[in-house]
Amino acid sequence: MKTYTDKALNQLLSNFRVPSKDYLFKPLTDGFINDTFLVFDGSKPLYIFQRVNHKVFTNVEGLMNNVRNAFQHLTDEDYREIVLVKTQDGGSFYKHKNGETCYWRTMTYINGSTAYNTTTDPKVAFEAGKIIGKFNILLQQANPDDYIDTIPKFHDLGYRKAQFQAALKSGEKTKLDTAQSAITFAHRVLKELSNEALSNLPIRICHNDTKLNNILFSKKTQKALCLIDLDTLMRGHFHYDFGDAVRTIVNTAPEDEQEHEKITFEKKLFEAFVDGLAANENFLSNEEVKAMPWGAILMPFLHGLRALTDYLNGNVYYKVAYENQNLDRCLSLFSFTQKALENKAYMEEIVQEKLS
Ligand code: GN1
Ligand code: MG
Repeated sequence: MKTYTDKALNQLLSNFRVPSKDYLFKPLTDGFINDTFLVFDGSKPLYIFQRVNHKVFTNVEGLMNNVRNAFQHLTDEDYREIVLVKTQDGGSFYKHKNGETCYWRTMTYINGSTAYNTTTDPKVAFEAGKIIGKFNILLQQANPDDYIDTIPKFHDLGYRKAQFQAALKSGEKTKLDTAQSAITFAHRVLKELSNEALSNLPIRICHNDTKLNNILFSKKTQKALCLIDLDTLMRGHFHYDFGDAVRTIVNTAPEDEQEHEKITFEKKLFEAFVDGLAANENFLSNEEVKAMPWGAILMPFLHGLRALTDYLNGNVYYKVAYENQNLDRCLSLFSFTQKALENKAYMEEIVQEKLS
């Protein structure tokens, strides 16, 4: 993440309709793409201030239109609203030209909220399921034609496979050697997954990055409040949101856990998560329910494959804290993919029982 002084950040923030003051800024370093700050007035957190990575999201204007459109629907007695703070001239983002053009946005911060990277608590898993269901229900009002694809083919396995194959061709020999077991696993699963045929899946406006730490919870009541990080909100299928949640909720270890014996598929958490989805009105078609176990295999695999590709390409996409972090992330995601494959029949039974 780039470093900024509080003075520079205050200057940038003054382009938004916030009371003019000397704010304090705390960087939030969990994301791999954008630069994010929590804005404080004294000790009170008030806003999220963020530089959108326009190398990853090349159409920031279209992205912000998506977010603005979606926020209109994302408010309900069971869903906490987040508000975009307007720029001085009424826009939803500020374009800063100083050498390189940067894009900034400001959102209200929900006081008393927290997020978890991992959990072992079925109540958290249940709440996560409930809010992801609510999110998808609220966005049934959205017209997909009003939304752009912020990253085209984001969860397209064929596209990710082609990127992986290109990285294999151009990758350095030492990296190819170090990643040998991951590469072998990728080839095997790609072959296995290419036999899956899904049909009649409705297009929805989905979140597309529903990992556990993109859900805000109330510190006081432990209830899930809302989803954050809507950059990848675009057309998609429900099993994407399902699979991304499963990979981060049902596994109690972090995404780049290096001790693979700690990577688990916790049935209790899986069931609690599905119960949370089912606590909403029925919103899924039979085809969507059928596709869910496949989503729980596809998503960890896709993320692992993307991390592996980035490792072979020399860490050009994700921010990394150390040289082999992408490979560690890949190996751990592949390890969970293997667990999900082993639990496919079990998942099919549970989703049928609870959701159809
Ligand atoms: C990236 O930066 P962050 O954490 O929001 C990635 C997601 C992955 C995630 C890995 C646009 O998201 O797809 O789930 O890293 N986002 C993009 O946890 O590539
Ligand atoms: Mg994200």
